[in-house]
Amino acid sequence: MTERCHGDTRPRARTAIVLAAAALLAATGAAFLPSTASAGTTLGASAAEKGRYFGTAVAASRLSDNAYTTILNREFNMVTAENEMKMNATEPQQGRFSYGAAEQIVNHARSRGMSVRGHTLAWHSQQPGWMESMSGSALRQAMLNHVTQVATHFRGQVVAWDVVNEAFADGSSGGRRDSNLQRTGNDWIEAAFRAADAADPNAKLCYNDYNTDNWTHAKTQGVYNMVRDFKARGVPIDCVGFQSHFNNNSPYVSNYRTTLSSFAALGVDVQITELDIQGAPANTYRSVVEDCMAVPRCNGITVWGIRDSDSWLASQTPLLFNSNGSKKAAYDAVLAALNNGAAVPTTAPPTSAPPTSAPPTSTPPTSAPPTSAPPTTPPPGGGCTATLQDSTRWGDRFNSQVTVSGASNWSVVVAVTPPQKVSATWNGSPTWDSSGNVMTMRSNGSGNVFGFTTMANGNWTRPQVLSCTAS
Ligand code: G2I
Repeated sequence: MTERCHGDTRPRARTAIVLAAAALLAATGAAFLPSTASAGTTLGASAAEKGRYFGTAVAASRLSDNAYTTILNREFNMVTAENEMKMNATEPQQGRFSYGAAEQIVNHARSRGMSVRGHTLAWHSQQPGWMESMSGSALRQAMLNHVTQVATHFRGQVVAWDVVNEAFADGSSGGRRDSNLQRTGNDWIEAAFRAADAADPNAKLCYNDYNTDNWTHAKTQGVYNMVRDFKARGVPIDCVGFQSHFNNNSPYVSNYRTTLSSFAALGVDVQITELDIQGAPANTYRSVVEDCMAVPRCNGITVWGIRDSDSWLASQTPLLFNSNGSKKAAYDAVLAALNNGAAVPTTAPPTSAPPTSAPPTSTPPTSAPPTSAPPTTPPPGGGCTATLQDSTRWGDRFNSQVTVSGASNWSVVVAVTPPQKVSATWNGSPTWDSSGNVMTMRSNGSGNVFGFTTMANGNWTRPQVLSCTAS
């Protein structure tokens, strides 16, 4: 069998692109992961320190709610549009595309150093009325055109697409769900992936579904077999999203880690894409995060909303923040699990499958010891000093940490060298100049150490601190 390693044949794996902190390009499958306890104080920061991301679903209509955006901007470094990129939102009339609400979310995220996951290009649900009534080759053509148009529109702005959502049936069949799209022919999914690949060769292309968490379920096995077949035949798939809506009817199960690692062993990244848990039990949230952290290719977790009041299942209070915006016990459990978890490996992927068990804790990190740059000189009249230190480095990107002294309300200007791009930040509020190369980071109450991830794009020059100003 000629196993076509997708990553070796497509430009997306070679081109360093602006990715989530989490590094959707994360190297995978090293024999051991470094265990490096860290002390991040926000979900995004803690995940980014481990080479992963922590995201949330965002509704455009809530971006005018200050309490909402305060938490969003502080805690998360990946965003999924909850409804605004769905087919009915982006192509309400055939051939007439509408991107306003989606762009609001994309702009909010990207201007603050967060990445965007696109959800979703093709789905049996939330189709515009004109598409619902179509069938056969006209529908197939309309679907492919939709995928092409939307993926092209957001090219370079979306790090990963849920190309196809929820195409498998519930129950014991393990087969495809019946839908108008399925009736256009069993190859509709791979056709959608190929169209997305052509439109945006640098985005990661994912299959996303629910009730695929339990390794023994027929639906999980059905999706697994499809992904294995796609990899074997060179269909361009990079990742599998596990929605992970856990509730009493579909509870978290301890073989979840086996599910994640088994899919990863097929040569795809895995992500938890819509996490919420009925009642938000801290222990279950902790287990979910620990399972992800134990799998090298599990490079990101997204919760499906910020506060309980933002949830599609508000009455189940399934999220990490209560309706008044305070952190719940589950939040603390998640943060601790991120801080105690392993970083994604910094080594190149081996050809063998990654381990399914947790790594030993004694392996040292593979990154070079941090070195630091000379601190900035305080300006006359009293300012502050900012010292930049290198931290973890991966094949495509690196983290830097800046320690500020002399002020608690500070503003530090940092420049990266093009074509470098900052893909994530933590413990500060960033703004950018028009070139996107100069970042002004302001204190946001998270202390005096902030960090950021730089996509090297081939250039490994250390970012420079240009100034530190006390305000
Ligand atoms: O159903 C939960 C999720 C399952 N996986 C795919 C996700 O895309 C899905 O998200 C939910 C949104 O959270 C809901 O907000 O998808 C639903 C259906 O698209 C969304 O509900 C819709 C309602 O059906 C509409 O009536 C409403 O206008 O939300 C819209 C905006 O509030």
